[in-house]
Amino acid sequence: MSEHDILHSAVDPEPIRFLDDAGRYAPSATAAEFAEELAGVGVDEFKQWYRDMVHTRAFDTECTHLQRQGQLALWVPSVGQEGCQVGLGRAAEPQDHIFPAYREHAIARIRGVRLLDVAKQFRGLTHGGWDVTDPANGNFHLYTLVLGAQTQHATGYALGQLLDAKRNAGVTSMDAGEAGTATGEATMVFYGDGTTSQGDANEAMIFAASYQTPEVFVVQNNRWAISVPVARQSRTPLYRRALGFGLRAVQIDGNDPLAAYAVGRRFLREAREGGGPGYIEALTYRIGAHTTSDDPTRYREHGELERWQQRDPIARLEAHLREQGVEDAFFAEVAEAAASEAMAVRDAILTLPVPEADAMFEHVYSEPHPRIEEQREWLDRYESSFADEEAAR
Ligand SMILES: Cc1ncc(C[n+]2csc(CCOP(=O)(O)OP(=O)(O)O)c2C)c(N)n1
Ligand SMILES: [Mg+2]
Repeated sequence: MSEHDILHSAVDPEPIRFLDDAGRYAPSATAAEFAEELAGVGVDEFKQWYRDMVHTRAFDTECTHLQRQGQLALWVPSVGQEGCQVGLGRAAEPQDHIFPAYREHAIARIRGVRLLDVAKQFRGLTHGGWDVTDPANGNFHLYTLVLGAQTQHATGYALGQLLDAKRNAGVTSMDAGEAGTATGEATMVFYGDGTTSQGDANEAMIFAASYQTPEVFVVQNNRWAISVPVARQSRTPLYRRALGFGLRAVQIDGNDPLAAYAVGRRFLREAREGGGPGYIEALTYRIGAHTTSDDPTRYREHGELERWQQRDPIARLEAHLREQGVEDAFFAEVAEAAASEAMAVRDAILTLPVPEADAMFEHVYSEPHPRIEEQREWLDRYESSFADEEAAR
């Protein structure tokens, strides 16, 4: 039985898409009900989304180079996944909160997080990377490497949004199953196909469904959890699991930014208006390695990669723009601007000061803690042991 046979039965509708693999406007039957979300979106917006994708990819490629040259400890590429990220990132309103996993670089950039701050974390210069409370960072929360932990953070945050709205409306109860409280803001959380197997992610959906949180779950199904294919993690399409939790859930072509935008826009708006949580499974592909520590040639076939490279989200949107009369000069200008932004990150990161080793103990607890003090003293002793050695020479 092939992976496709395991994952898809005859009852599954076609994933929602507006662009075909070659970038021609050819909506699927399933896209019809979301088409109105694109009514106000024209060539200027598509150009912006194209720019978002190309800039992110240039940055991403530069970070891989930096890692290979020993300047970053690790890098997590997002190549191939820019389509759904940009569509969903652009679908969110400024007041919405976004909880990422660790490869949502395009969304970080759209929300205003400096790319240098994203790269800085992978150079080991900071635990977090950016100040979430600073409005300049667009309510984009910290990268979370503990798989699924962000689903709990997101559902907790969305519960808070709901509770605030209820309190403002004079409602004091927080009964499960009560829908219909407009919050005016929503939460969107991102995770991967492998992470759907984590208890955290499943518990988050139960709470979201029970309390009708203003939340959108986004699973970027990039077909792999490091070396484990999605077919081993689930014998049913992932969005169908979400239906079982009582969430409205759909499957989209994750390499089509138009589909991601339209569905994201609808689900986020409904969440803000009191319609409860939604779930989007974005079918995409991890073109690169899992991280720079991984070698995918050991576990996946080249033909699979090639098939997905032909559905590259950047090439598809470029074709769509060309169909609308956008000319070479635009694409050349974007390529140049993207390269120069990536180069600026490279130049800046090499000059960033290394923090004092002691700084790693800050913010572990809000108050002094004996275990932390013990570790701090150990580090002091360890570091001064080198000073003694120096003096003895
Ligand atoms: C709780 C936990 N278990 C295991 C890991 C090790 N790990 C890091 S990434 C990963 C695979 C995640 O796959 P997926 O959810 O599909 O996301 P992707 O990396 O493909 O975007 C694993 C097992 C981890 N970081 N956290
Ligand atoms: Mg994955």
